Amino acid sequence: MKIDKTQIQKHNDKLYSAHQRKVKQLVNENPIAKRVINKLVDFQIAIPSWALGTGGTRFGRFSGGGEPRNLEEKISDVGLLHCLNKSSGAISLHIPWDIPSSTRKIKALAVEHGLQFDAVNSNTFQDQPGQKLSYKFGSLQHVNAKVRQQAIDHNIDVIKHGKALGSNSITIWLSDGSCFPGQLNFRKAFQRTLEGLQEIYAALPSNWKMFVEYKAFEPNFYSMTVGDWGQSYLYASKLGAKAYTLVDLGHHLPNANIEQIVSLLLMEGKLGGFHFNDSKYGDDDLTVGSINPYQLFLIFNELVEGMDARKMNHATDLGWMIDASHNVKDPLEDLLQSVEAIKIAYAQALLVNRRELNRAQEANDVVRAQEILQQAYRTDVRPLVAEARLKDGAALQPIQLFRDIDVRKQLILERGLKTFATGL
Ligand code: AFD
Ligand code: MN
Ligand code: MN
Repeated sequence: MKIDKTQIQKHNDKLYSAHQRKVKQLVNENPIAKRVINKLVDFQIAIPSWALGTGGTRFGRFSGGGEPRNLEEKISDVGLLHCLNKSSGAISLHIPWDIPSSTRKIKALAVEHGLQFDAVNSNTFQDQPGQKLSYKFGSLQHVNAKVRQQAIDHNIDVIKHGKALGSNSITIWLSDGSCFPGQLNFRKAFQRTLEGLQEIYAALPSNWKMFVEYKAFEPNFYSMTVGDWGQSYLYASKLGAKAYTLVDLGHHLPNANIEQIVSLLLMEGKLGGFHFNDSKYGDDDLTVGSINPYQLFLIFNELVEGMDARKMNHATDLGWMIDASHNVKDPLEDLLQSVEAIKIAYAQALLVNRRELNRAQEANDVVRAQEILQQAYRTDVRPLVAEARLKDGAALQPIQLFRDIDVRKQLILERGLKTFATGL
């Protein structure tokens, strides 16, 4: 299905006067509010193809109906999101789940929906039907050189698919590691993984980036071969200028200071991008901002500070992506909430009075520093985020419009109730 411009117009007309009152007040109180709105217009967050269906756990999966059955329908779903919020202008594909049957047609479809192809993702954490050798004991770290080669070849193949679609980065998440002490020689596992990554790196087109994603635990529970930002940073440094660390918010041990990690990676020029989600216990893949919105704000605070220090372009110099998938919400409504949470945190971080904060820090004025941060965090910036959408022709209240026009009912009518999207 497609959303008609007049549906958006009607929705916005109804909400306009109340919205405008709130924006006016914010603009009067914050001299930089207009600049914030313009930055919000530019800021796009890529949608992962695997978040469009219901997630599931190892215990079960409860499909919500109308899930996209193929790549075309996944693109159409992201098109719906982008139409509603004009902030989700890219899709991130996972290979082999999303191999296009016709690259030309898929590219044309993406153009039709105003979408670009974000990072492509490889998959060596599962065995595919008909696959020759198993990844049960790892992929790039494997003791058998033939398994390693198979994983290398797969990643190079993923780059080829991405290149054909116009993507310009690959994200590599390895589930490699060990479940029991003694199972693995850490040094050999690292060296083998590095050698594999080097071969993949050599196949990168010149304008491409490689993102090395880390994760503390799961599916391996004793060691992960790319287990934290230190290890990812080691690989990225040894690989070269096109390799970067990717931070997935759910991939840390509880209470990790993610904002500090972000700040230092940025300082070293090795932060590549993000997988946004939220969690209470581990890699929960919950809606961004649903558990700990303050942490998200603190992360964006470091991002804005660090990117400005390096004169980076907020919208384009890092990879911004959601990585979430769970059991209980409508996935499209969930993604609208996630994008909104990201934009709210970004807007709040832009409102932080940097000069004052710097002055407070240099004077050891701890109380003042907290006041400055929380002044920004406690500002209700939602009207600014909505105004950015309005400027771009999107809906003032995307979720409300999604419900008012019964998008999910339409999708179920088109695709059926019992459909299953590929993914985890
Ligand atoms: C994993 C990782 C990684 C991977 C994804 C697959 O976060 O980004 O690509 O899930 O579904 O947990
Ligand atoms: Mn991830
Ligand atoms: Mn994850």
